[in-house]
Amino acid sequence: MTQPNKHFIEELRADERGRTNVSRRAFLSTASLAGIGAAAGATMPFSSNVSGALITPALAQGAPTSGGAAQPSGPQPLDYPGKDKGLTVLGDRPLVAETPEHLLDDETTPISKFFIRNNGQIPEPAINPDAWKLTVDGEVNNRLELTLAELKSRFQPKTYRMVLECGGNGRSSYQPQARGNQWTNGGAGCAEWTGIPLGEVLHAAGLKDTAKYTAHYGADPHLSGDTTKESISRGMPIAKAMEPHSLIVYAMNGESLPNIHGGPLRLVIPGWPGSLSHKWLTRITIRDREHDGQGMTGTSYRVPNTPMVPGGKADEKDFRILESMPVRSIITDPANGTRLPAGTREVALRGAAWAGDLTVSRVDVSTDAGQTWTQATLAPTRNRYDWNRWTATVQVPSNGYFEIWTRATDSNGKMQPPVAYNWNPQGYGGNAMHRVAILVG
Ligand SMILES: Nc1nc2c(c(=O)[nH]1)N[C@H]1C(S)=C(S)[C@@H](COP(=O)(O)O)O[C@H]1N2
Ligand SMILES: [Mo]
Repeated sequence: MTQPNKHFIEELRADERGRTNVSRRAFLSTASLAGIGAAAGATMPFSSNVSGALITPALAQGAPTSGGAAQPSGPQPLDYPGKDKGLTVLGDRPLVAETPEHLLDDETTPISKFFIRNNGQIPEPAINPDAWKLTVDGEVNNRLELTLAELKSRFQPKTYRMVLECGGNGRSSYQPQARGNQWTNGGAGCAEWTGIPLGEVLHAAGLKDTAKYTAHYGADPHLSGDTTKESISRGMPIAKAMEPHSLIVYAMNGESLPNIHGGPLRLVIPGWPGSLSHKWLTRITIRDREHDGQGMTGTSYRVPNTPMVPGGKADEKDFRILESMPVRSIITDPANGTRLPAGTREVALRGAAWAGDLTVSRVDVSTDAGQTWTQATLAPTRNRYDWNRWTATVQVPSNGYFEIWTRATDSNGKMQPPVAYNWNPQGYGGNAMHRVAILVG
């Protein structure tokens, strides 16, 4: 496609700062939303919570701001060995960084562009990875203690390309702001994972009839340094653990699993929240009931059964554990804020789509805010839980400002909504249509 020459959003932001002399966030959340609330709020006290996702993508998110601006108001670039500087830091303690959609343009996400999500400290890299020990205990007949070397020699490895997605991906489009890292769509990536099916290891351990649920433990110290606390410890029903694609992984894109991604050993549990894909994995305990570790209780990784008023008080008894992630599509080219030469009338688009445990049945794109749609062409997946790369060509009738929207539909016929729906305190399930702004001329 035509080479973009400049991100116009930076200029727009600079103008906006000049006009209002307030930060972007303050401008959007105070001025715009208060205005909407005041106009419509007379009869509906919660109408000030109308979704912020309706704000034009040109202002709601954009290309990282380059240095030199008087006040850094945009996303901050990541500076971490081996990682692309285009990743966006969402938090530095613990370190969390997402991949802007346009950096997810590779068929297979390279390690350098793969998002990072930690809840605790990053452990020191293992000196002798083959000696790394994994214990499997609890409701099993034969407690196992295997080194990585033994794991590799006793079982047959599998390699699959699979999406790993943070449970909170898409959270930033909830209004009012939900608690947690403000992911756009970049808490996801699709890598080739090599490892041993967890089910085979559990089979070797001999599951007792009482085996119901897993509990995962790893070597990353709690942020506080308190050795009695887990950074995170989640688990899943045995049926999910026994799926052939649930892997104990030691290699990523053909390389030894990097320390930052949980090397030497991690779980990859595709389709479900990334928090199940335990990094620096040291122990799996089989339980006779649901796990109650760090990240299993309260409103963590849980969604309400009864839709709640945005910003309202949660009735935790009415919450269920989030399992399969919702359908999502992203435009990976052009990048949000791309400026195309005057006279451009055809724009080639590329993207990706995935749907948790389900498959993607179609992807559609629009350049007129959803008045008309064009169906995209889906590339085949390599295996279950792989993403579908997609392509489409759209027409733009003139020079000027356009928004490109994408929406995917899953194999159950559920389509991404125009706005983040089913607000919940920690913002799970936000899969609003992805939109990018382009300027022709
Ligand atoms: N030990 C451990 N495993 C972990 C986490 C963690 O903080 N500690 N974070 C989880 C979460 S919330 C996600 S989304 C994924 C992110 O994996 P990545 O950093 O390799 O992208 O790891 C999961 N596994
Ligand atoms: Mo996550």
